[in-house]
Amino acid sequence: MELNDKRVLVVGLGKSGVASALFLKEHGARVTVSDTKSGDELRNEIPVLLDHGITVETGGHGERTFKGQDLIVVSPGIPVDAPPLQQARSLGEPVIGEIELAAQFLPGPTIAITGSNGKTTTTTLASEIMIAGGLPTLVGGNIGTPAISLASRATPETVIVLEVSSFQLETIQTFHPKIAVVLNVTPDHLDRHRTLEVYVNAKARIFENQRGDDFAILNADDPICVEMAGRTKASVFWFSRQKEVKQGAWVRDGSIVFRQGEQQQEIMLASQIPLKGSHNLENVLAAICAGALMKCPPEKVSEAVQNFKAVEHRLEFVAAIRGVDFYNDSKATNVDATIKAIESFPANIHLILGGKDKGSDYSVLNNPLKQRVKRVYTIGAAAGKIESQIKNVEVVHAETLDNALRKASAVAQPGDIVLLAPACASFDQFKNYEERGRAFKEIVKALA
Ligand code: UMA
Repeated sequence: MELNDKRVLVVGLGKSGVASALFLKEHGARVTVSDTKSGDELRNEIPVLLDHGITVETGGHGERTFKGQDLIVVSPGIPVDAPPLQQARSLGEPVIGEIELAAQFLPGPTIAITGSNGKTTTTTLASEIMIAGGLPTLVGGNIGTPAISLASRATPETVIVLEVSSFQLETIQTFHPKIAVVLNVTPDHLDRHRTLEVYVNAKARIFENQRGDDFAILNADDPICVEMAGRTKASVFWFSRQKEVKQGAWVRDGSIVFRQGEQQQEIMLASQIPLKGSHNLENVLAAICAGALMKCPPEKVSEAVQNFKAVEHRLEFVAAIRGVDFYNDSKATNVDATIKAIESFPANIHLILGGKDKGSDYSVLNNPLKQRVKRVYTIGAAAGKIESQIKNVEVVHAETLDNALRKASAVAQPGDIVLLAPACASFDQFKNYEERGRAFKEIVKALA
């Protein structure tokens, strides 16, 4: 892609927008960025852009700003059907996402990992397996480091491990993972995608440019993943925690086995996995498949898994206070992730739910709540909706995280669990789920 002297508009001034704008400028483009936030709200981002000679529009997306551009690079948080983008398309201007821009400048093999849950853990573990296997590796994407910011360090030998979201996949064109992983698909982001079908179609675009010599790794226990297998030209590898698979990874008599064609390798014992929860077994199996397909030696794969520490904000153990264990799963931003978090503990859970609703149906939590949860504490904008949909459990309207934690720790008995797995986005009360998770940890420390 030739950028020199091209007029490029970057839409959105978050992490993706800032990284894209700086990259484009470095490659000779004439760059403008546009964001709906005010100049004051973007006071931390703007100076570095101005210093690089980038034009900045704040407080809205002006109609004229979108005219006469050679390329528009859109951040993942911006809906693909936003009116200014529709207008740009109608003028024949190409609109791509930050991942697509990155794809054009990342020369090495890409391992792309998507799914409704487990993406970050699997992406991090897969990258650690590659590193243990001796492969030069860079990691980024939805995990928090924009893919485009890896481009300056990537060589044709560098393995790029990317977490990719449905938002990012909606705006790809040529993005072509050597290995595409879909961990699971359950309803999420329906406030943006509207229907499950649109969401599944966005996820399935991960396969769009794959060829026969590429690999797709899919969850054999997930019905939507099974349906998706028909959508890739790549060779399909499965992982399962319940059954033997034709090609891929599963558990046989307590051992994790990987099979490719006639060859079968025992990688490690399932009991050696240091992470809690059956969902994490799935994440590990998927990452092991990726490692094996990249020819990482089995003992190195096993070593990387055994050394792996839970990623921050994913069922992260925070502290034990007077016999009560506190877990931060701020990344559980949808109901499926919350169910998985609940199922990681046998009983006696004090569960903090709520935040910004994403169009979810919280009644699906009723079964796990009944079986394992002592009390629910609701917080944030979604509290009312949650309270109207959940039953069979005592509910305390707590409003804020601080209040929820104080109320929970006041009544929790030794052996109980206090769990933040809110089933909602964070944006009503926090900047993002990381800030919410850090707030949880700080309050817990203060309680100790
Ligand atoms: N904005 C506009 N116009 C609009 C909408 C938004 O200008 O119509 C502006 C906002 O004012 C804001 C900027 O766009 O300044 C934000 O852009 P963004 O939401 O794309 O945020 P980034 O900071 O670029 O972060 C994005 C991902 N965010 C989303 O997909 C919402 C980050 O994933 C990702 O880590 C980062 O790129 C780097 O790749 C976060 C996320 O919540 C973690 N992802 C979702 C999830 O995991 O569930 C998909």
